[in-house]
Amino acid sequence: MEKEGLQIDQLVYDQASLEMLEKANRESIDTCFARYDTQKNQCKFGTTGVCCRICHMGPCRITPKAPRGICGADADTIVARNYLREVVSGTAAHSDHGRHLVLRLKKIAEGKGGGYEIKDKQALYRAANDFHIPIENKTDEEIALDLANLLLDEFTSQEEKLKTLKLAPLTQQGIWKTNNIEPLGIDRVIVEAMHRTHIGVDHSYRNILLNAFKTSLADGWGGSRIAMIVSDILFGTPSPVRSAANLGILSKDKPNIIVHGHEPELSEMLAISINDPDIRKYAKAAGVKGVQLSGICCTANEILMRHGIPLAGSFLQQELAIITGAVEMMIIDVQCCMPSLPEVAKSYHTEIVSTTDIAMTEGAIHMPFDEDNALASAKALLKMAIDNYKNRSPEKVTIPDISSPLVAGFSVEAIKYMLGGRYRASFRPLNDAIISGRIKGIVGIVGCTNPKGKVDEYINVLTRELLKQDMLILKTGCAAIASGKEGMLRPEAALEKAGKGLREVCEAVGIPPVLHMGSCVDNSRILEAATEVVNEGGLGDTISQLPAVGVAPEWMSEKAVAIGCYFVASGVDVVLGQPFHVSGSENVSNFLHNETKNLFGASFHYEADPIQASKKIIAIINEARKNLGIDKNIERKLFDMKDRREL
Ligand code: NFS
Ligand code: SF4
Repeated sequence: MEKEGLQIDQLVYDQASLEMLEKANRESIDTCFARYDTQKNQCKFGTTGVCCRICHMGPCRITPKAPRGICGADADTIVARNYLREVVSGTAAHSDHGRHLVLRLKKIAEGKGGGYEIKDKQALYRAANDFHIPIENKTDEEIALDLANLLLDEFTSQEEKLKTLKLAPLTQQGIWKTNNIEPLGIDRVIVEAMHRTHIGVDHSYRNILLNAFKTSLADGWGGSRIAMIVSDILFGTPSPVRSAANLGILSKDKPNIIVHGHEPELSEMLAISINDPDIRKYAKAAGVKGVQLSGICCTANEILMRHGIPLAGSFLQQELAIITGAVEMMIIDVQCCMPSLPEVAKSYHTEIVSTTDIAMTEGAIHMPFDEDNALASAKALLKMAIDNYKNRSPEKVTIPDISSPLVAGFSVEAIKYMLGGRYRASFRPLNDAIISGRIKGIVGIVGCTNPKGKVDEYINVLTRELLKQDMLILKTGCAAIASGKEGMLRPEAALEKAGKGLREVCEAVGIPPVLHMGSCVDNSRILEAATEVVNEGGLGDTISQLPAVGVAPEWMSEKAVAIGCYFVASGVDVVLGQPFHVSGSENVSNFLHNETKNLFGASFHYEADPIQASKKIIAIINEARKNLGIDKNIERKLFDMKDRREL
């Protein structure tokens, strides 16, 4: 039941979500927004991080009168341990996703691809080159096998540092070495962090937190980077593609299938199979004109980037999509899928299908996706959805007539190509635009949505402010979906919203002022872009010198904590719109928000208000520009001395 007195218009920013919440209210459907209201008196011990339930002498809660747990752990230790465990879980989630893809690459190389193939040979050769894998006189499969084995070693390596760290600028690698936070194999790092946080092991908050940054590097430069590299090889490196976002993309007269979750093996095969002649025939026999596939959450971003499949919505729209009454099937795999989905679906005809044995939900139909027979598995799901179309009750259907066109697909390769063309693909024009001040800085806005605030509001208000100030915005995840719904991912948005300098650059290059770079594992693309900018020259020699900031405005997941940490460890200041659960320890807070600046050249900042956040971001960027000596706008002469000399 929706709650009496819930002010619906204060819960969500976009009209489509608002309409669905009103419908939920009318139809007495329970949603996360109502449940947030029920849960609103959240436990202070939890929010400040001082609740420890790591051993069974406890749980212990730290107060001024009880400053130590039974074992003697103080607030610093407890808060730091809880924080590290969040980073561990986030790192594990991203990295397990990466592992599955590497295992698939290996199977393909061994001729057991199960319908998957090496789609992007250039991406394979790029990766081989990055990891010094010889390619002469080798078949693509042989190269892929060497690469897969090398990447699997990244998970299991016991004594060697991660090879993916070498993809970072040299000076960055030096910073990690100096701070002793270069991770060994990803699995080893995760196990070690769990060991450290067991009762009676690591009690130095500083040591524990340094380990959190080390663990996060195994995510951003390890598991997530690997996921991105292998996804590009298997499914293609994204390039600009048109599509649309928001619930209005759902079809009124075709079966709607929403894929929700994270791993692209599933969503990719669904995207391919909707065009299969067998499915067309099956749909026709059922009297429908094909099927409408769309996505929710980051798996949506994956197939948007590569196939232009539209975005039904972001994390907090998963229940709202079902409430349209027009969804025949929601297919879920791992991460960010709410256990409430089958409960919401009960009021409609929607089938919730879980597809992996590590992620089952009570009330869902469990049909494990068989990657070794992927096309058949995908088609079976689509056919089941088509069969379910006849159960749609027209009187229960309301699809908000709201969606916005967008352009997505900005991989680093695509950006390079757009900036320089096929023969001179490079980041030079971007660096020059930053140096001349036409672009003031680069801001990565990423992460989830969270019912603690009005959904999407912080993201959108901040984005608009920063565009006015000539900041080029890079986006991933649900933050990118929010911009898609707002119309900020259209090239025309540059004309309407960007400051003069940014507008000029966007018009010349033909890009939107907000670049959708993909899913949350694709935050590694933002690190890749930062590396390109450093290596291109003229803007310092570490990432921390760049006029660049990361923002997680409406984050909620442990993955977001890991992402924040690897950004900071990589030298990017991170502004949070939601605080960490660390305020119970002054030392821990101080370490995360201040001391890290001395170690990595970047730290965390918390700012509850988007306008204040924009001011903070501009200040950080202006300081970086000043340190680089590019704080004065360079007037562009039509023909300067450099041009003359070149002539
Ligand atoms: Ni990333 Fe958050 Fe989930 Fe994607 Fe959305 S909620 S941390 S943005 S879908 S992973
Ligand atoms: Fe309490 Fe220490 Fe056990 Fe934590 S580890 S629950 S602080 S006794």
